[in-house]
Amino acid sequence: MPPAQDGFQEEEALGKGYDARLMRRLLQYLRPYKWYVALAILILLVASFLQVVGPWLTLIALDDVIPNGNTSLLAALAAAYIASVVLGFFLLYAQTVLTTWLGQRVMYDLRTEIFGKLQRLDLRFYDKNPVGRLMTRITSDVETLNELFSSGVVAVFGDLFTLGFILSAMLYMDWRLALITFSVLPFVVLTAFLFRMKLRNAYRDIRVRLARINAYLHERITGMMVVKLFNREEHDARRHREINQDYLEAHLRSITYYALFFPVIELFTAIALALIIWRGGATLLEGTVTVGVLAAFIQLTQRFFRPIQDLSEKYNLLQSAMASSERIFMLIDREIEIVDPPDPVPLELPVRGEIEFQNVWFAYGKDEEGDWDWVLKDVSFRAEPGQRLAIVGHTGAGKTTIISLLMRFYQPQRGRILLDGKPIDRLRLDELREHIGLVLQDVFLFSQDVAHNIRLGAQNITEDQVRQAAERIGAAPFIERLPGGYNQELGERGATLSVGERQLVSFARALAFDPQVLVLDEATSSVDSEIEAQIEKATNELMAGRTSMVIAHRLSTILGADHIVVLHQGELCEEGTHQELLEHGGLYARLHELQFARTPV
Ligand code: DGT
Ligand code: MG
Repeated sequence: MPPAQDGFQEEEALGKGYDARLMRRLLQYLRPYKWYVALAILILLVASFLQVVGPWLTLIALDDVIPNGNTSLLAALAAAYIASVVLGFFLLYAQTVLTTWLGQRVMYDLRTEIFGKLQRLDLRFYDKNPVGRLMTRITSDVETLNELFSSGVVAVFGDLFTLGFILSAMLYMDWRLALITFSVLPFVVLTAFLFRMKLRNAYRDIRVRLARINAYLHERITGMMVVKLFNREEHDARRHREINQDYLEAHLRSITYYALFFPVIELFTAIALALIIWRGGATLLEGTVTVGVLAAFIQLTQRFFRPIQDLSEKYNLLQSAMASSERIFMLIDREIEIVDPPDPVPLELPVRGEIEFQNVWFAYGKDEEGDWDWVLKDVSFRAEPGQRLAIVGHTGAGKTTIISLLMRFYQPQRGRILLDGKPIDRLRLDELREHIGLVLQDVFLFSQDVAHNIRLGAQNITEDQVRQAAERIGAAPFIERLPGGYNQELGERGATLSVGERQLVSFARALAFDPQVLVLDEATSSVDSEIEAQIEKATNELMAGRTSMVIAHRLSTILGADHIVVLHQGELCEEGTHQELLEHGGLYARLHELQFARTPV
């Protein structure tokens, strides 16, 4: 797959023009609300028609009613004029509410769809797409579509209707005067075209620069401690000023175009009016045009250019919406590699917890020559039901990768992985993951309360079970010391707890879910000896009575293992019990010597 497709690439597509295929797909989102759309269009039709009612009433008043001296009818006409304006006001109100409502509904649906997709996407996708960029893209692209739906799609009809009505009224009243008005049209169209082009480039610059600022901000905020530690504030501030300045300039440029465009259109309107008064006045004197027609024309001309101006603005909106929707659809359409099999085999309950890796080869990606960059090479091992299996090896050996494959976060290129004798890619994903509990090296806690972090919203885990799990793990004492106890809100990522405490919470979480197979990626960070002892006890508690697979960094865990496999650069090089491996005198013996032998136990 080429990298441009792999990454959620954004900026290239921005210059895109109108694309009927994308538009059709976008309009699909309006389908559930089609009656509301129809109503909005109907309202616009009436509102557009009202645009010519006023001039028409003027015409009748001046040409028919006043010459005949019919004062009562004149009053009725005046009342009708006011009524048309008032009705226009209510229609505008109704239309604004309706279209904004529509826009918001569509956004709601889109956000739901995108989040659903994000949850199903392979983890591989997230390896390649930085969070900051993903966030900006999703929020700003959705926002662009919001504008399209709430002020674009439907309103375009309004502008077109208005133009149509005014054009027909003009031609009907007097085609020669109509032609005079149209004579400035080429200039207006040209201006609108130039405006659109300039603005498009300015918008592209704005978006590219905004993405850059956001990416920069995201990184600097996350890495604030490093920035401070190495006194990079001055340097980073300078860099920020630069990109901030770029962003400012792009905005200022777009403002210039706007500031010019509207007055220029006004100018053309004035020229058209002057022409009408000049030529129309002359024909009036010749007697070929009535006062009423001239007065109506002056009003119509004033209303004629506004929809053109609106349309050219909306064209820009349409263009950025095209680019945004393309990126959103790209995300929605992304193929997901790891899905439920079409004909899943059920696990036999209760799950025994037998795990087997058969000649598994796995690579995260390819190297420059296009060959797989193997992280695991022909790995085979087996954990019997109830056994404690330890995996040891240097950093980068591929230990965590083994776990990721077992959980089916990734798909191995070759070989099979079996749970209770069933290939895991034949099982339903939720069934597989339900029976395997995983405690990660880096604990992830959510910014919610402690109890929620243990239960993660699972309905079948009661308040009592949460407490029991915490007690058995030995997390209860410190949780109860928290001001809010189990209801204590944790900071973002559990920042208010220490590393050891966070680990205990994640242990309690795994225990509460009570899986048949437990997978533990032991943290490498050291904690004080008191917490260390607690974690050792908690580890034993967790592993009791189930098959467990532990990536062991702690000697006590290794010593407690029934079977140890040693991984070296993606290959399984030794296996056996602690005693056997020591006697063998290979890599394990060396690792043991390096890591543990000299540290007092
Ligand atoms: P540790 O946790 O430091 O003891 O190391 P292990 O044994 O858990 O290593 P592991 O499985 O995280 O990484 C094995 C190799 O795979 C290492 O060279 C880094 C690479 N690797 C790990 N995760 C990813 C990933 O998401 N994408 C890519 N492209 N490579 C990865
Ligand atoms: Mg690891």
